[in-house]
Amino acid sequence: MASPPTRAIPAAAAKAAAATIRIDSHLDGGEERSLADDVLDGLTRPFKELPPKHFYDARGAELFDRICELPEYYPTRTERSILEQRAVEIAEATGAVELVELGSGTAAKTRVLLDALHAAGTLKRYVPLDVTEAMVRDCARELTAEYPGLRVHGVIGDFERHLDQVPEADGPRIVAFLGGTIGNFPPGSRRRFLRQIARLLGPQDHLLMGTDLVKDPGVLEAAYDDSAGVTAEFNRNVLRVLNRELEADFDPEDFEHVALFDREHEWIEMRLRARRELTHTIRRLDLEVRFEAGEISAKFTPERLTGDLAAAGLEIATWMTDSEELFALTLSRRSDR
Ligand code: SAH
Ligand code: AVI
Repeated sequence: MASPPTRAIPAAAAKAAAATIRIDSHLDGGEERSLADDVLDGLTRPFKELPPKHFYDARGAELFDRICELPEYYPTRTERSILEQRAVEIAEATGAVELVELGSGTAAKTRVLLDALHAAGTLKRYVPLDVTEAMVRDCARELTAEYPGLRVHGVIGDFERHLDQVPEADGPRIVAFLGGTIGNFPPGSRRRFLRQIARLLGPQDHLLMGTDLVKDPGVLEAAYDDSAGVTAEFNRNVLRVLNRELEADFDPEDFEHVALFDREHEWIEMRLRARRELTHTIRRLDLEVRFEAGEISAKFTPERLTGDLAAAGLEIATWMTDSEELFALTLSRRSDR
């Protein structure tokens, strides 16, 4: 997912863009508190874990961009190719006047969808929501320059806490949740989050979700343990976040990155395994931790995905996949509409 080159925007265009951009931030310094709470909660459990949002500081976001370009990391290019093949059909089926995107990042693939909605003549507004402020601001500036007449209402926030800050729709809309990010939730929170998304949808709205599918464990493990070591660096970067934000004393090099496919749960487990017995202090929290921590990336069968969506009151209207069935894009609607 390479960022498009930054272009110089002429003064008149910049002024016009400013009139069409609105950005609301709901983080207001509370992020550090939420990191402290998540560390107290997540790193004192026997199976230590941290919510993925803490991986995406500026360096983490840059490393994730590099992951998207790796030969082993098939999800980004596969999802993009499905979008390229099906975007016109999605635009026609939804008649969407706006696109809300959760965890929008650099919105690189989103442009394929925006192109189709723009060409269909329906698109009025794009609402990116992401926890990383710079990404929301940069993409608002770039997209208003790229799509004349498009309004962008950026929401800087946590999609688990701030979905109620998404502005009211003024016509049919698509809520997009791309990249397979749904797989970064453990099963219980995944269903709770899908229910929250369902509440955002009116009878004429659609959820467009990208989901990574279960496949050969060798392919999966390579995607999360690339030969260039970028994913390992992305995983270790969370320790740098803890050092900076909470005065912890980790040396990231003391930890090795491990990616294993858990066949029972059908998820990739990314772990940071201490190379030797280590006890670390997180000074601001006065907390000592003995280590092994990580994140998960769940992979789906069509049955599991249908079940999770059904539990949230959603049903799949269109199932879209690539020829190798590596990745799925689904267009879903509320089942009670
Ligand atoms: N949608 C993009 C980016 C996926 S990476 C793609 O398909 O390539 C996951 C994105 O979700 C990152 O931009 C990260 O900052 C954001 N994110 C992760 N947890 C979040 C949370 N709790 N609230 C809001 N954004 C979050
Ligand atoms: C953002 N998310 C869907 C990525 C994934 O594939 O689970 C995060 C990631 N972590 C390591 N590589 C990619």
